[in-house]
Order: sequence, then structure tokens, then C-alpha cells
Amino acid sequence: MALTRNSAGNHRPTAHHADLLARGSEDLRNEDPALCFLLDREVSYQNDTLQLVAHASLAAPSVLSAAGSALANTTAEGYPGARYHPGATQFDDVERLAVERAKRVFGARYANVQPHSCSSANLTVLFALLSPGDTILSLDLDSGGHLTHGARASVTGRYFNVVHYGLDHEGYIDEDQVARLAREHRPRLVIVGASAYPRTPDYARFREISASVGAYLLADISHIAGLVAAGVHPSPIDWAHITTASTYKQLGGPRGGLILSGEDYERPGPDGMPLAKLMQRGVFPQSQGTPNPVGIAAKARALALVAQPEFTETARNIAANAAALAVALDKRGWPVLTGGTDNHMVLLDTYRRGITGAVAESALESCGILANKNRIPGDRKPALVTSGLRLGTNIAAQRGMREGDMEVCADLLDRVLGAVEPVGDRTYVLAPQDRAEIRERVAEVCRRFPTLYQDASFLV
Ligand code: DSN
Repeated sequence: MALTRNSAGNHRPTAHHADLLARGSEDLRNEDPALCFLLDREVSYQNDTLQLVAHASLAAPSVLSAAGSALANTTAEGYPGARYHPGATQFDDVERLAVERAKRVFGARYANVQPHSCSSANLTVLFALLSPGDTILSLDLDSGGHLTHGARASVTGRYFNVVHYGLDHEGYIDEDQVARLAREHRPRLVIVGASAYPRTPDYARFREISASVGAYLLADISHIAGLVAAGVHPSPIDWAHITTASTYKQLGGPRGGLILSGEDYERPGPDGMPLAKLMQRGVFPQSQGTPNPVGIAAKARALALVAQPEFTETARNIAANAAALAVALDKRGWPVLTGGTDNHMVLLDTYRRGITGAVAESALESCGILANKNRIPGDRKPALVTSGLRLGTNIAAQRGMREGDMEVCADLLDRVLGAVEPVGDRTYVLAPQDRAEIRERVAEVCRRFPTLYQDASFLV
């Protein structure tokens, strides 16, 4: 997008973002060594830890830089060209840039870049499209759904009548059940999307089911947004009426969310207002006040990187690595749900081998490996214990690992989980010599595959 000339005319900067950031880093180092130490330690922790989580990616230094910009001081409710505060000239252009980039990256006709998270984006969509008591049809939490899809613990479960679909005996979404429940309960909204589902939903079928009962279709692609953007996973943009995404899980962006729409963006919503306008109003003023300008600047930067061929290559490796990791773990006797994966995520039923998710997560973390405990279908353990473990390959691919390197990762996981001796659901014993030996091997892998933070000179 060509930047529009701002209202201050052809203003030449007299001060520079990069100088400000350098000065800030210097001041932090000199004036607040305690905080600086913690921040330094986090950089080295991220370098020296083998992150195999599904819910994160690494933001490039330039994304972090945009997130630390002077736009932090700008308060401007509303949208570009229609703000409720003065002084938003640059922010207007930054937000327009982020919107254009989001549309381009996802092939969308409409984008709103203001949601503070994908949870906020989902709440916005639900409250914009539905009235209290309306019926939602969504995947249940234990089958891999999300809190904001109508879980009992969420406000969405209190305000709406929620009906859940589940998985078949092989762990796949049971679309026939979705169709049957839709006929039976006549939902106003069907949600397709998950926090812990390793397979590809059939978006065309979901649209057909939604259309058959006159429901809207919301696709939540939080976890798989990078694969979708890179064309490594089918896109729901033109199947769903609305698509939501988070920007940090797989897009290498800041904490934040997006609301997108494809071919349906002008379709009338419940009160006749086009969906795009309904979403604009749904974000501001209905569910959020001031947008976060630095978050939006960082989204703009991350989306520019997502458009690069290097990102497509990383996305291909994310999916290939996950498939290879699933095979390597299965070979070592670890129960892989659905027997594999189509995306970045591998789910293990660790409890089938006597280890709760809580014990697995904690033992791995003590060895320098991150993966998170996760409830699995039919789980009888509470959410802070769980019977499963969720693994992801976003950061491994960003570190340059390839399919063949997943053997090493599977070996390390197997070594920890094979050595751990559970004592109840949350505690365990791991021999100090085992831990020390594994930690050394993890450190060696991390040195071999440095993160993009290894040379942290960008912090000045
Ligand atoms: N949605 C949560 C997850 O999938 O881990 C965190 O954002």
C-alpha cells in the first residue's frame, strides 16, 4: 500500500525510532540492572531451551522493535480517519498498513487488527452476531476446543446456549455428528477451530452444514494461522463468514488478534448491517476501547515477514517436522492421538504409559524442554493435571530444524519420559544424573540450532 500523505504534510523525521530504542536499552542497562538482568536472562533462556510448544513462535527482532516504539504514547479510540482523539496521524497510517497486510496475507476482503487477543476477537464476533441465549455449536474443550467457544468456565458458556460436537473413535471431528446436532438444535453460529486438534477440518462441509440451518460459520485459526497464510493448510477465509486468528502463536507477531472476512464481508448480519461494519462496531465501541498502537505496529511488521518466501519455507518445515516427530514418537511407543498430524501439533496420551500431563510437562521443563500438559478426549484428570501432552514444531522450524532432526527431539522426549518415575499425579522422581545428562544433550541441540536471538546485539 502506498502510504497516504499525513495531515502534517510531507513531514521529515527529526528524531529516529532506532535511536530512541538504542537509548532506551542503554538506559535500562545503566539505570535498572535488576530488570535488565531478568530481561537478558529471558533472552538466553529462550536460546538455551528446546521449545516444543504448540502455542508460540519467536517474534523477529524487528517485530520486538516495533512493539517498543513511541506509538506506545498514542491514545486514539476509533478507526483511521475517524478517531476520538487528536494526534493519531502516524498511527492511522500504521493501522491502515497493518490492515492491508493482513488482507493480503490471508487473501481476505476485510481485516480488523485491533483485537487485543484472539479471545477478544472471538468475544467480539459472538456478541456482534448473537443475542443472549442463542445457540452455538462448537467443539468441546476436552476434544480440543477453546474456552471462548462456549466452555462452561467462559463467559461465552454463560450467555449462550452451547451444544458441543466431539470426535469419532479415531480422534477426528465427526462431521456427521455436527450435521445431526445442527439439524436438532438449529444453532445461530457454528464454530470450527481448535486449540488442540492435529487434523484438518473440512471447511466446505462445515459451511454446507451451517448454510443448511441458516447459521453463521466462524473459523478460529489461532493455532494454524501461519500454515494457512503460507498455503500449507487449507484456508477457511472464503468458507467461513468470519475468521479469527491470534498473531503470536504461529505468525511470529505480538500478543494480539485479528478478525478477517472473505467473500461474505458485505453480507448482511442479523440486523441487516454488512458483516464487516458489524465487526468494526463489535470491536469498537462494543467490546474494546483504545486500541494498542504498538501492538498494531508489531502486527504490521510480523505480517510483512509472513509475506516473505522465507516464512513459507518455515511453514512447510513446521508441518513436515510435526509429521516426522509424530512418527518418531510412535516408533518409540508413545501413543500419538489420531496416529499423526496434519499441522504443527502432536498430541500424546502420556497417561496410557502411566504419566500425567502435569508430570510430563514438569519433568521435561526440568531438563530444558518445553511442551504443555493438555486434556485429551475422555480425560478424567483435572485441567491442571491432564492425561496428555501437546507438542508443537513452530519454534523448532524457526531454529532451522528439519524432518531428520525430529529423531533427536523424539529421543530427548523419550529419554525424559522413559526415565521419570511418577509419584502420584503431580510429583515424580528423576535421577539427578539422568537430568544432568539430558540437559547437556539439550544444550548441545540448542547450540547447533541457535534461535534468531542468539546474537542479541539488536538489544544494544
Ligand atoms: N489458547 C491457549 C493455547 O492454545 O495454549 C493459549 O493462548
